[in-house]
Amino acid sequence: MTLVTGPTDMLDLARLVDSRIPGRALPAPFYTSREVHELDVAAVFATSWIFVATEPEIGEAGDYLTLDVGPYSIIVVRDDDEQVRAWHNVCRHRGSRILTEPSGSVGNIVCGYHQWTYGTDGRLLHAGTQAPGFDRSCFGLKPVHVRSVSGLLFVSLAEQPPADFDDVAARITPYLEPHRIRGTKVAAQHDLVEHANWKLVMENNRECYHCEGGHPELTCTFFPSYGYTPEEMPRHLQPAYARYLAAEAELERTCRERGLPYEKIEELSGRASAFRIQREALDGAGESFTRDGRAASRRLLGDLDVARLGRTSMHHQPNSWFHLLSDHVVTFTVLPIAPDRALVRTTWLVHADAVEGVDYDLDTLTEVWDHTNEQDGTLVARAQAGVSSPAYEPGPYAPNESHVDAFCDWYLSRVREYLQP
Ligand code: 3BY
Ligand code: FES
Ligand code: FE
Repeated sequence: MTLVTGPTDMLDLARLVDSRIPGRALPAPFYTSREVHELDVAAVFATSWIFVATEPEIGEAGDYLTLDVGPYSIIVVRDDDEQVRAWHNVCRHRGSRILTEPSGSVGNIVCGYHQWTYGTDGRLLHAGTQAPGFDRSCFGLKPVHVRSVSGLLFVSLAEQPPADFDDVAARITPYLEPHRIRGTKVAAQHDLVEHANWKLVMENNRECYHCEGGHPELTCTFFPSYGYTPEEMPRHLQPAYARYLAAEAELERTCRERGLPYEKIEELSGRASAFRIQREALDGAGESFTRDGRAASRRLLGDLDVARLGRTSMHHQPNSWFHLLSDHVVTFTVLPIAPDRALVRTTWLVHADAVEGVDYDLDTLTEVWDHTNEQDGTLVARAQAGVSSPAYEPGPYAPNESHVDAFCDWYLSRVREYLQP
């Protein structure tokens, strides 16, 4: 036990992993130690499929975005053939970071140091004067695996990415397609640097135990009965639960009539690519994440002909969650910055033809999740402060925190696999 509470430079990572008591929160070094932060990047972020962006963010040939994942920097770019490609943002000359802006548009990818010039397809096109025998074809940008699932872009830094993501893609596609993400545009994208370990951010997302007290705007539409089984439902949530059941019955009919999938698929651990997806009813008007539940955008997505479709919600391990509504899609990705810092990027997508100020009001569209993110940021910063105290001892998860437990189980199994392949 001394090893897991002692100075982090003495950490025995395998013993630390084994020291976690099932059904309880993680021991402190998982949230505070620099070694664990580096382990997380190597064992989790560099071995999994990670959601990074959406296709509309790089809509035209030459559009790119860059993203830091620990020490990695990745370029995601739409090439001249309109294919999405991903490259390590590391020059093949002397290693300089090449693109330095978070996003933009390029003809070619040019290193600012000595102007080595790469095509968007990664080929080295120009390298000034070189010694005889220099073979440009040996110095293309190093590729990163990337794939689009109905317009959601996932990358994998692994040489051999987890093969079971094929199964995830096949099973989530029927839920995503009706919202036609490729036919949307970015209405807003807000970055928040939260003062907490990325796992505290994810654990916080995977439960709604804190929603009632913590999220007045979100719970206008998000049923706080989330996560409870009918038997465990607290008495004071029974009226909301009754509304939920009635709204669910109606939603099921609406989906059946239109052939829209809504059943829950939940495989949050026990596999490399783990996920959960389900369409669920919203409270109020039941259409969108607004204060009264009415659609925030008048232009519905894809060919959807009804606004009252609740939310198709997806969790993907390790770092993302999504809500697809009739009128917009909101995506969330969490990236580790330091042991006690994480980036939370929220992106709102509306129909590509929706006109701001006419079809949607930007504040109405974004305010619920802006408030919710801000509130969650405060909660997880407090959690980070608390787990940093020597008095912290991991406490037990309540029954409605089962998805938090599943997240920790998944995380620990990825780390175990990395430490003892
Ligand atoms: O997945 C989500 O976005 C929700 C919001 C609140 C808690 N969490 C389950
Ligand atoms: Fe990129 Fe020299 S390091 S051109
Ligand atoms: Fe929250």
